[in-house]
Amino acid sequence: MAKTPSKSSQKNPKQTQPPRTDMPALEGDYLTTNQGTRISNNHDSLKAGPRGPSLLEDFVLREKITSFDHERIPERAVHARGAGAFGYFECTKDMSKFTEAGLFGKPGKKTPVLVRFSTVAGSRGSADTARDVRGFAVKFYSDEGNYDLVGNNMPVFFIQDAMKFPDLVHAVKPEQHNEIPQASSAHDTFWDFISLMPESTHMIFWAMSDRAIPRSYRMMEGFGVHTFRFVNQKGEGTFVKFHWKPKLGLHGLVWEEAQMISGMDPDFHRRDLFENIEQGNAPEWELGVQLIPEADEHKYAFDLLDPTKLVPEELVPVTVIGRMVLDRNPDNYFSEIEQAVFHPGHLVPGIDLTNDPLLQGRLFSYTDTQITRLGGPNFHELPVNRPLADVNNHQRDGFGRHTIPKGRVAYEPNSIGKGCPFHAGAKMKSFVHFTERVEGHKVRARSESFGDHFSQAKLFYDSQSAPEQEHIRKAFTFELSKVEIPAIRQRMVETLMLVNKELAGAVATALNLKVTKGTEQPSPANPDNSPVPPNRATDTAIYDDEAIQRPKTRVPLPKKSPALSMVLSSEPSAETRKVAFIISANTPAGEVTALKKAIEDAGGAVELIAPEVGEQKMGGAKVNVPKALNSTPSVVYDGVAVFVDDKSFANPEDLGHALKFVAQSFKHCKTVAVSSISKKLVSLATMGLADKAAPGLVPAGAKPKAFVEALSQHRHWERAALVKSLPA
Ligand code: HDE
Repeated sequence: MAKTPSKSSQKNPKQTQPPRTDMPALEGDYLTTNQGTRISNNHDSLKAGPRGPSLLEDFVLREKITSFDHERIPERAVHARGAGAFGYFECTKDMSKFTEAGLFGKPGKKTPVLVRFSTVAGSRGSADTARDVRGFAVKFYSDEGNYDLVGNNMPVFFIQDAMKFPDLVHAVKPEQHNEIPQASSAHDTFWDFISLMPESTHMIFWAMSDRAIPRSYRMMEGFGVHTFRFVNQKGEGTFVKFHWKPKLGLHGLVWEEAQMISGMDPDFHRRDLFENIEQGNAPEWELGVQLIPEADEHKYAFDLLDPTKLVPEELVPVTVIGRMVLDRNPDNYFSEIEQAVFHPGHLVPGIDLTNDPLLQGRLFSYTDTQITRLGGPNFHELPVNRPLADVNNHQRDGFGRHTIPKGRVAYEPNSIGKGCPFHAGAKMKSFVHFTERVEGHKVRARSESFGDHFSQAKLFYDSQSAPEQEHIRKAFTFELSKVEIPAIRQRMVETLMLVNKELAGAVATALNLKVTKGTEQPSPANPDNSPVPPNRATDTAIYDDEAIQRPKTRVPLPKKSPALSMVLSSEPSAETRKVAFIISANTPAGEVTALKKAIEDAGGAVELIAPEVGEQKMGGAKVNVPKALNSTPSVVYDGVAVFVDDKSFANPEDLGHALKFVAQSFKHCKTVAVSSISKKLVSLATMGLADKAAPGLVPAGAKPKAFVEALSQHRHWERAALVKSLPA
C-alpha cells in the first residue's frame, strides 16, 4: 500500500537528510489516475467499437497524455547539462573566530549537502566532455538555513561585470543563424567576443587548459570565484575565498579522447559519478579557505573584488576547514537534480557578500530565472530545495504552492496571531548584513584597479608544466582554426602576444598568421579589410575613485604558482582508475588474475572485454565478460592490459577493434601492459613504436606492481612526442 505523505511539509526538526520526496513512491498495488481512481486497462484507449474512433470522454487517456505533453520544463539558460549527488560536509576546524556560521563552527559537525556539476554552454542533452568550464554548485542544508556555494572548477571568470554576461553567453552558445555548434566554444562569435574583451584573457587560458576537459567530476577542484566575507558574532568581517580540493587529485583528458567520448559515451562524467557512488567509492573533497583581513583589502597588486583575478596560494595559503563526501545518488534525476535551485544569495548568518560587480548581478539573476524555469515563486517548496531549518513567513499563494498555512494571519505586525512569527534579533542568529561603509559617486564605470588583464594570465601560463603548456597551445590552435574570419584569429594572436610571445608565435605559425608586436591596448588587425570594430579597450569607462586609499607599494604576484598546475599539484594514485583487460579463449588466465589483484588492491577496477559478452572460457578458467570489443571504446578507460594475440579472433573485425583499442590507448598516453602473448599485436597496433621501451608501456613479464605504479601516474605525457604520427 502507498505510504501516507507526511502531515507537515515545512517543519521537521528531527530530519537530518534533505527531504527525498513528498509524494508516496509508486508502491501501491493498482494503477490509478491522478485523482486516485483505479485504472482498469492501461493499454487501450476508449473507442466506439474495437476498430472505431477514440472518444473525447476518455479522461484516463487525456490525463496521461496531458501530463506527458508537459513533462519538459525550460532547461537552465546556462549550465543546462549537469549531474548531481547527495552527501555531507563535515567541519574539521573551528572557524567561529571568523564566522558565526554553525556549519563551520565545530569540528565533527556534519551538514547534509547536494552538489550539482555541470557544463556551461551545451544544452541539457549535450555531451559531458565538451571543452568548457564546469559548474560546481553546493547546497548545504544547514541548521541555520540553506547555504549555496555556487562556484566553478576554475577560480576566475571571463568578465568583470554582470552587464557583460548575456553578451558572453550569446557569444558562446550556438550561433543564432544556424544553431551551430552545440556545446563548443570553437566558433567565430565566441572568439570574436573574447578577442575584443581583454578582461577575458586570464580565464581563456584556464578554458584552453586541461581543466576544461576533466577526467572526472571527482578529479576537479571547485572555487567560489568571488571574494566573499566571513562575519563573526561581533560583526567583524574577514574576506574569504573558497576552494574545494579533490582527494583523487586533478586530472584531465586528452583533447582527442574528450572528442571521441562525446560521441561514444556522452554521459561519461555522469556515469562515472553515478557508478562510483553505487560502488561505494564516495568522492571526497577538502574545503579550504583563504582568509584576508579587512585591513588588507588594498594590499595586493590586484583588486579582491575583481572576479578575473585569483589570490595566489603563495600570497595567502589555503587553510582546510572541512571535508565533503558524496555518498548517495539521486533517486530521480528530474525531481532532485533538474528541479534543484542554487543561488549565490542563499546565505546563512556568518557568510556575506562583497561588492564584486559580477556577484552583485548574479544575486538578481538566480531567483528571476527560476520563476521561468520552475513556473513561479514556490520553488523552495520542492523537496530538493526545502531547507531542514524551519520556514516561517507570511509569503502566500502563487503557482504550485504546497504549504497549507493555517489561521487568519498573513501579515506582520499582528495581534490576532499573537504577533507570531517575530523578528529574530541579532542575538537569535538572524542574518545581519556586514555593516560596510559605502560611499561614492554614482557612475556607470569600472574601477581603475580592475585594469590589468594580463599579469595573472602570464602567471597561470608560466606555472604550468611543459606538457600542460603544450596542451594550451594546441587548444588555442584547434579552437582558432575553427574560426572562419581571419581578423578574429589575428586579434587573438595579438592578445596572446601580451601574455607569452613564444606561445603567440607558435599559435600564429600553426594558423599561418604573422605576429605583430602586441601592445597594451592593441587595435584590431584587419588583414582582410573587414569592418573594424570599435577599439576594445576604450569601450569601458575607467573611474579612479581617489577617495580609496591604496598603499603606494602593493604585494606583487609571485613568478610562479605550482598550485595552478594540475600535474604539479597532484599525487600519484590508482584509486578508482578503470583498466580494460582485452581477453579471449587463449588468454593466459594466471597473468590476468595476478594483475587484476594488484590493480584492485590499489583501489582500481578492472573490466574484461572480449569479442562477445557473457559467460565464456578464458584460458582454463570460466569468466563472465561484461563488455564487447565492438561496442566498447578505449577512451573510457585509464589503461589497458592486452591478453590477446593476432590469432585470438575468429572474426577479423574483432582483430581490427583490438588493434584500434591498443593504438588509441597508446596514443592517448595511457598505461599499456603487454602480456606473454600480445607483443606482436601491440607492435602492429602502434606501428612498431611500442617495440622499444616507452613511458607507461609495461613489458611482458614485468611485475604487476610496475603496472599499478604506471597507472597511478594518470597519463604518460612524455610519450606524446613519440606517438604524434599514430592515427587516432
Ligand atoms: Fe551563473 N547562472 N551566472 N555563474 N551559474 C546560472 O541560474 C549568471 C556565474 C553558476 O547547477 C543560472 O539556476 C549571471 C559565475 C553555476 O543549477 C543563471 C552571471 C559563476 C550554475 C545564472 C553568472 C556561475 C549557474 C542558470 C553573471 C561561478 C549552475 C540557471 C553576473 C562563480 C547551478 C540557474 C546549478 C547557473 C546567471 C556568472 C556559476 C541564468 C547573470 C561567475 C555553477 O541564473
